Amino acid sequence: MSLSKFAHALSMPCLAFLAALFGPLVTISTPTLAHEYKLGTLEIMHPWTRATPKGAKVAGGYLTLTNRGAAADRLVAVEASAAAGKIELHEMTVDHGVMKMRQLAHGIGLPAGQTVTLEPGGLHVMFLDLKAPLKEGESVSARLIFEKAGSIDVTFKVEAMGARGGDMHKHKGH
Ligand SMILES: [Cu+2]
Repeated sequence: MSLSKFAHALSMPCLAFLAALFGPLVTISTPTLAHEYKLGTLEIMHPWTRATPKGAKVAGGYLTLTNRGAAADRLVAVEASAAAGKIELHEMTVDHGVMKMRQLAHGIGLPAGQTVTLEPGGLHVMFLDLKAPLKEGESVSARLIFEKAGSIDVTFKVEAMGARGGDMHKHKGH
């Protein structure tokens, strides 16, 4: 097998793993180790948030959810975070050129067999009433509550102010 064929045969998770391992060598951005969780047939990839400026009361939370099951599920709420007084699920949309956020009262649907990505500019977790500024390198714990799969405690890694996501996201090409 030629080297190029071998490279093409590497799966994306594998590439992401390599990128995480060799991040300091191949990227000028801050390397961030991806972390993931499993809850039943749900895969929860790399929850992360961003450092906040002094005095800021809100921060977005991002993660990727894949539903490997045969039935739809739903992220109904995020709670139990010591870092924030309140947590909501939001969607950012552009309405006539104006960015707007709206709360998703019914949560975020997770269709069977599909991946839903919460990312800057789109669906996101909203940490409100922050107790203190979020600092890069720290983490924020919170509990994700799903309609069918139940709940799980995860850690949102705090990345740099203005970060667009970890290496995982960059290597997926968005
Ligand atoms: Cu929001």
